[in-house]
Amino acid sequence: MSLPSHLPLPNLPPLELSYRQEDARALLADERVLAVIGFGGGWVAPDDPRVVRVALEPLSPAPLEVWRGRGPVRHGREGALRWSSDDDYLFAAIELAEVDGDIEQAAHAAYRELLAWVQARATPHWLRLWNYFDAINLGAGDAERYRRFCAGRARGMACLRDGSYPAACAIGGHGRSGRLLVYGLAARSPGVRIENPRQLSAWRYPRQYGPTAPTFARAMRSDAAQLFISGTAAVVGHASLHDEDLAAQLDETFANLDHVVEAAHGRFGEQVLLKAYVRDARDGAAVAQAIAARVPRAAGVLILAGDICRRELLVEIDGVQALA
Ligand code: 3EB
Repeated sequence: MSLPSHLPLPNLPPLELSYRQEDARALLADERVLAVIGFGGGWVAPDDPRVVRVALEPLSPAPLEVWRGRGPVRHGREGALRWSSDDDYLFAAIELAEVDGDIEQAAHAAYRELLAWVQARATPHWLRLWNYFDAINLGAGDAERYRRFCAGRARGMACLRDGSYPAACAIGGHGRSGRLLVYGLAARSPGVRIENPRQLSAWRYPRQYGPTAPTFARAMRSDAAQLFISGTAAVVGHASLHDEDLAAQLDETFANLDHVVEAAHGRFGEQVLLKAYVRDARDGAAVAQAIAARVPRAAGVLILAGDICRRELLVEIDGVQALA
């Protein structure tokens, strides 16, 4: 049944995000499921546009991440891009092979295609983007792959106004897939960008971090009072703090998470869904313990082996927080 066009659309319903120990095929049979995201190699990914495999190995028994909307969900493919939508939300993913290891060109192509396609839909408002590629810290100085990724991403995002970037994370895998995976969530109503008062906005980072500043917001609040929090690490102002000190980096990261959620008029911790990326897999247990102690009422925690974009950072945490 469609609504009369003179009536305003009802409010955006919250997206249901969860970590589930279930069979991917059974999850995909639900017509409300927008996306099923699996981690590492230990599962069989069904051939469905709604499924993505993130190459990072999980350090705890790996659930699948499931996004569920009001439904019913339609889905399809357009070249390298695949998508699903229930007209409230859009999931879109693109995976491109790097040509001759050129991550800048791959990022440019992926973003140009993804953004152009989503812009033309009824759900054009980006809330969150996820980026995964190999060897993020390979290369010296401005030749580092993360910096070159940032340059290509920024060019591919040129259609967005300066500073109007959604929340994001960019994480390096340890494999040699030769591929860039970008996927994201958009909605029919615009979110509100939230910056962290303890941190300089990433798109204003000074030159020392590379020729092109990273193009992401610290968090994005949706119209359904959900806060999509970007990858958060021990960065204060623009500087990385506590080199080589995992416990101190975790404290700083939690302080940043507290402040960014507070800036959105929420409280960090209650029913939050978290992901932690650890550079050294041997830190996985300590990070899991710290999260359990600091965020006892999390709705789910996933620990993944992944490299953070600055070499001195050992851990990064992101998540989705329900606001009051
Ligand atoms: C930082 O605060 C840590 O390039 O998309 C966090 C979240 C970081 C997203 C990105 C990078 C990105 O700068 C790194």
